[in-house]
Amino acid sequence: MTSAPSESSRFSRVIDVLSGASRWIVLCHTHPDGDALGSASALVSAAKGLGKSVAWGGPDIIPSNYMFLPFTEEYRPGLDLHSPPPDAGTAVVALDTSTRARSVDGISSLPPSVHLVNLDHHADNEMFGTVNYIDAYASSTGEIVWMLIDEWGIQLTTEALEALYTAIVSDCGNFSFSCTSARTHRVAANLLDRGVCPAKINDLLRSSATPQALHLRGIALSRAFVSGGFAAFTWLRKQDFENTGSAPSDSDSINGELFTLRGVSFSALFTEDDGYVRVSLRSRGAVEAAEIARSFGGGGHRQAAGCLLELSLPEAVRAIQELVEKTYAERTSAFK
Ligand SMILES: [Mn+2]
Repeated sequence: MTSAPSESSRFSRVIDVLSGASRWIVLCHTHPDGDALGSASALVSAAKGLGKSVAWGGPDIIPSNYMFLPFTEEYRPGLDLHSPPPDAGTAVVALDTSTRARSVDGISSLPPSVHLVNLDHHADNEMFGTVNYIDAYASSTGEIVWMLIDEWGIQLTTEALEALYTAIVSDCGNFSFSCTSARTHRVAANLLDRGVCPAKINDLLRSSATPQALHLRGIALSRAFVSGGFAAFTWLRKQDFENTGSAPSDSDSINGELFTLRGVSFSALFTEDDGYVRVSLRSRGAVEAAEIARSFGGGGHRQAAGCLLELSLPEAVRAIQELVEKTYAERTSAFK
């Protein structure tokens, strides 16, 4: 685990830029998750509280279970920074987004007068902002946004604080993943002190599945198999989504469920799309999700990463399976 940045005035540059801008454009990454959406929603609330003009959006739509977050009705899917380009005096804020490829069109060609603030917790962040604040020690971008809000002294509404809590619990698996630190708990305690009710958020997040999502999960779980005694794999065909009437985001929790299998320290979900297979990887042992993803041109966190393979579904499964087993054999024999 890396160490936390120094505690004093960590955010002075970010605060200078954001307070100097009259308009903020807050961006989420492709296939936005609870962390990106919760962080962005809270920042949009902060902007409104400060009297800023604000817009927010991202390449994709918001999954329905996050529609309870503040100002989702203003979120713009497919937001484009080309036409028209942002005016001088605008600050663009990219949240939870490690690469420009995961952001909106036009992110790479902003006018020089426009600041791009890059707030993230991915260790492999490309540092594409004019201001970058990357803290790989943070459990989530939500944890970073809370520290920013706290240092700035902005008072958030209870709904905005709930959005930050949503961001944090989404990325740290309800305080169970290894990214969870004492600081993560302290930030959450601050949110509870200010009125956030964990049971309410848990109900909103965990009890919002549709029958379609449940059926999709059933299909994926019924196919799960364990390879080499430590790696669990499963897959979904494009047709499975069509047959069940489920959305891409309905497959989000499947990977985590593979860890309920005894002895499993690596998991992979293969999702077929047009001409490629999306591979979502999780790990908590000798083989790291990120190293496998990187070998195939992908990236992400150490223990949660992904890549796209231009292969058939069986070929993609075989390619990942071979590398994971080979890496595991090398790693475990090196430990002896
Ligand atoms: Mn995140």
